[in-house]
Amino acid sequence: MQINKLLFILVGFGLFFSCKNERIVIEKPNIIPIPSSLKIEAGQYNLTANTAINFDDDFKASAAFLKAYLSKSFQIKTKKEAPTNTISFKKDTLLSKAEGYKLRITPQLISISAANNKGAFYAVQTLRQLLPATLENNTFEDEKINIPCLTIEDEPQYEYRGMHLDVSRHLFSVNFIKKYIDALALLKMNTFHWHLTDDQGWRIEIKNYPELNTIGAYRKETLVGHYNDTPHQFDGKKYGGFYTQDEIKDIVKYAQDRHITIIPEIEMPGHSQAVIASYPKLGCTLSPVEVATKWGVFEEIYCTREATFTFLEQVLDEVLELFPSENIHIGGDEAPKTRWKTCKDCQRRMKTEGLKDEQELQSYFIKRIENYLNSKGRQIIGWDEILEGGLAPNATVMSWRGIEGAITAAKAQHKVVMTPTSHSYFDYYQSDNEEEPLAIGGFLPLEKVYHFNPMPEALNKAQQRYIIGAQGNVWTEYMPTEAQVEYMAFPRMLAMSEVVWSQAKRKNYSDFISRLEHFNKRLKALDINYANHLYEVEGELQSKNNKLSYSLKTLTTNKTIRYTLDGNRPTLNSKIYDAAIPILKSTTIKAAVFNTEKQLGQTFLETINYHKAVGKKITLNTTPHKAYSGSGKDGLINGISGSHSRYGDKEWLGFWGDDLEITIDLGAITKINTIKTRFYNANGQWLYAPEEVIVEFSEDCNVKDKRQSVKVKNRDSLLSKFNVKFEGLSASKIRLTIPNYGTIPEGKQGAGNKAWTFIDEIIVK
Ligand code: TNX
Repeated sequence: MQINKLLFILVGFGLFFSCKNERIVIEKPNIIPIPSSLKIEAGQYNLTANTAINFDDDFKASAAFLKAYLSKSFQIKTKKEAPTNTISFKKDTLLSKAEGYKLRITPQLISISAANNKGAFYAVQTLRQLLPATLENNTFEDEKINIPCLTIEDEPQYEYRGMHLDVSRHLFSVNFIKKYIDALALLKMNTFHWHLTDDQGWRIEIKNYPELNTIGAYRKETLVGHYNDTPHQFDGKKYGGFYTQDEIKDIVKYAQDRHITIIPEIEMPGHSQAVIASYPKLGCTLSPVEVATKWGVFEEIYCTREATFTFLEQVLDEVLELFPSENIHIGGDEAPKTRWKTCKDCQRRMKTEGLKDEQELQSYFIKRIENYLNSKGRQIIGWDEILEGGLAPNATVMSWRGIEGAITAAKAQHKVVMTPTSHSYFDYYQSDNEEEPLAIGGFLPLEKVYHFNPMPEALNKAQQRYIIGAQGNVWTEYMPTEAQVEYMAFPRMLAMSEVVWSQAKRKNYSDFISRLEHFNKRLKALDINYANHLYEVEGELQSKNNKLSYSLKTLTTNKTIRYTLDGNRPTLNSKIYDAAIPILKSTTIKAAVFNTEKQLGQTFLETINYHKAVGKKITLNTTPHKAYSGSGKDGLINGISGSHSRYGDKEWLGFWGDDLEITIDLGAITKINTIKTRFYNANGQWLYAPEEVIVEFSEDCNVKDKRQSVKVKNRDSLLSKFNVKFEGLSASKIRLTIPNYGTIPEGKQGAGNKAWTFIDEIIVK
């Protein structure tokens, strides 16, 4: 290879520096989350065993963290003063945000300045990311590290940068919780929302109420497979456990050392069946129940008798002893009011307190708990249902059912943390490849997380101040192992870190992907079982001048896509993709990403069903919900059906509470034999198929029966079907009217909320 060519390649991959006789290549910085500003300068700093760390007293802790980190590979010295070859920590009170820092690397020294230890800690995390990944697992073997000279100035966009973890549905070891906290720290997150209690298990030791741990922490068995697979099957194995108070203290301290606040969540009044199993007197019926063995929403909720408040206050007293966090999460979500409606004591409570309905009773419940916590100097945070029936005066709202809760709360001058299902639910599928491990449903690919803007457009400047940040949620119904939690949380957590830390103008998805490709080495060294979807193929059907073609792409550079149209899996010998594939008939495309030696990612499959409506004109009376607008209305007649398991993929369109009217203009009078479509029925996520569809045809059609109502079939299955056949019908226009299921009734999942209609391809043959 010619030397010039070699140089060119080296420069393409990294930064090129020359230094006396050696030529050294240093990888370009791949920092996640991306800093506010980064200027590469000439030269490099050589970190060696002679490097010393020197620091102002305020920065002792961050300096110690760095020293411990580097000491795995070098015998670094700590000294108070050292003019050269040092990493020095200095105080700079002029930095505008408390968590900000400046990191400057010159050939002589690395200097970190920050207003306080927290900023310095974040500088250390950045510096860590400038060093080889082999330092993470102690496999670094060289004697020195060349770090490019640069200046980084950095500060976060949001004050609340969080990740949640549900340890009730599945329980994880203390070591794993620490590993999770470590990852948060590396990504400059500052809040760990620890979901400690739910129907399926109580996970925190409470000394005053031992049955919470002997009974409430264990379920007799667990649902196998997906909740939507009926009949339900169980594994017959006892499951459970809890964290002792000593373990919790240890974890809280561990998090504090990494500038992470742990917000414990103690759910009330709903999601409390494990408590009622332990102490039936806390439920309305007083009768025994068992710790839940399957997922979903349960009707056993705390009764509003005094005994409940006495219990909760005593439980919270112990919780407060363990968790210094100012905010305590009290849940508040998904509390069906069925029991309260027929409970004498709850009804009496409503009368004596002058409450008009059960929503107001829930609000009374939450306000009482808020009062109690406020009296102890703490604040409450709750899921957005706490808005119903009147918001507790000082509460922070966690907006999860979309962003409407956030808007209402911010307008009422309450703080808000954004965690909408559409962008923050890391229990949803991240790839539409059917080989993915079982997940709850939905579809939240990395790119969608990355593009999340936590700031609702509907807010003015003054109201925007109340949006304090965002968080990714990891609900673990379908994550029985620590490896599976990692698979679902990474790399989406990395995208979320950039959402909450980085400036919008600094964000760029393809740049993020190229940084992620490098960062994966670090995750691997940290033994994190991240999901790698970097080497997947993405496809898109395009229509230009009435001609259809299908284009393929992949995220990373320097790779080849190979494909087949004959149904076989692509191999190293298959055709290389270099231009959009013309689509003239029904087609099956299989494709994969290859380097010169092998296939890298999973095999992509797309089936295009070239029916009579493909590429024709479609109009809707309303637009799909912003979070589920897929490939838009044209996606309903693009020949591609939605996935069986991911209603959020781009072929499904979601409408929240709206009745739908869809008109397809076939452009000419056309013979129509059948019309089919499907509706998604994930009731746990409030997706309900409509009961009927009204089909109408244009005036110019040849049948008398221009309007008919057709019942939707299989309404108990995940995919409900609308399917209608015609004899001798020709028409130019078809209209489908699809009434929304309406408000979800009591006794069903999501009761009281508006139902979603999810529809995919409308197949006309
Ligand atoms: C809704 S988000 C829940 C959880 C489930 C989750 C599954 C929220 C406040 N409640 O109980 O685990 O959906 O995605």
